[in-house]
Amino acid sequence: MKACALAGGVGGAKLSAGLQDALSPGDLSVVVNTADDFDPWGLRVCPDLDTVMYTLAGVANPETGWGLAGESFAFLEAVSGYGGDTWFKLGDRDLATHVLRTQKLRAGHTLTGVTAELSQALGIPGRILPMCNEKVSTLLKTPAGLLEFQEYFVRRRQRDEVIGVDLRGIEDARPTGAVLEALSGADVIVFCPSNPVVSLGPVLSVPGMREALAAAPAPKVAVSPIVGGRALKGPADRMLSSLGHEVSSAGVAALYEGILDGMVIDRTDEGQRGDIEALGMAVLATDAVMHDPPDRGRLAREVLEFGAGLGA
Ligand code: FO1
Repeated sequence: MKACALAGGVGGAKLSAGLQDALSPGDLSVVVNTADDFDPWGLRVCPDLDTVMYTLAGVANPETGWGLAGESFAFLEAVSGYGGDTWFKLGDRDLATHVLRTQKLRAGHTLTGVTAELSQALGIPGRILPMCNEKVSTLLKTPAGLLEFQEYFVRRRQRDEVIGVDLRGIEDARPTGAVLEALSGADVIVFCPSNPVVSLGPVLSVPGMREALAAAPAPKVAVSPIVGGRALKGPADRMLSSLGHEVSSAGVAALYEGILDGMVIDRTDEGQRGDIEALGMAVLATDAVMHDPPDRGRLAREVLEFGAGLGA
């Protein structure tokens, strides 16, 4: 069975790792948000791509979910010694990824090509696919003004109320050939439990992406990132609320209405089954929180089975 996952950072990477375990080598493609990308010190950093890549390669930092395990920070200490900004924690070995990526992008390679080279070198059997090759940047409207995504997320620790989202450059973006192929060739398409506003929101906003999803014959299922009215990780709950959406699995399902065939929710949210079914989606209520690697594989198998059943 071939699966195509849509993912943001840490939550998306966890379920993608479970899908990789559950499938035959090479049968997983992960389409990843790149609107968090930015250029500290002139280097192209792609946090979600790298989080997915390091997780699938088994080298991610298990405590943070992003960055590399056993990392050192001599580069940052040297930057600090010069009085430079060190709020974005780039590790020494992680730096190699950004330096090589930047060098290749400047030499004219596409982000898709560079990501394939890096992930193959790390021994990943499947394909990690940027949502597009064009540069797209998430800007958040807050009472403190317009903030770049990493400024909001890391530097200001998500303390600002988000009252709007602007995806700079999205109108010129297009799903890549590799993304279109992964979607059309999939047996199941899985929306990972990523932030529906700033992680999967940009992926779905790439002009042509919703049409490609609609044309793909595979059943489409999402795993809710909201359990018991709270986000599993990050600011998704506060963001949904401040943008006027319901903070629940049903609220997330409403954002994906017309795209999805099924929604996987935690047993805690069983009471929302009727509301989600009313949106035209089948519901699987299970243990949707991934506490450890065995949970990831178990949830992934359940999601694949649920999705495959919807296609029958
Ligand atoms: N997240 C943090 O909260 N603090 C950091 O210093 C940080 C550094 C970082 C470096 C490389 C990388 O690939 C990711 C990093 N992240 C960091 C994670 C990242 O900013 C966010 O998790 C995503 O952008 C949201 O999906």
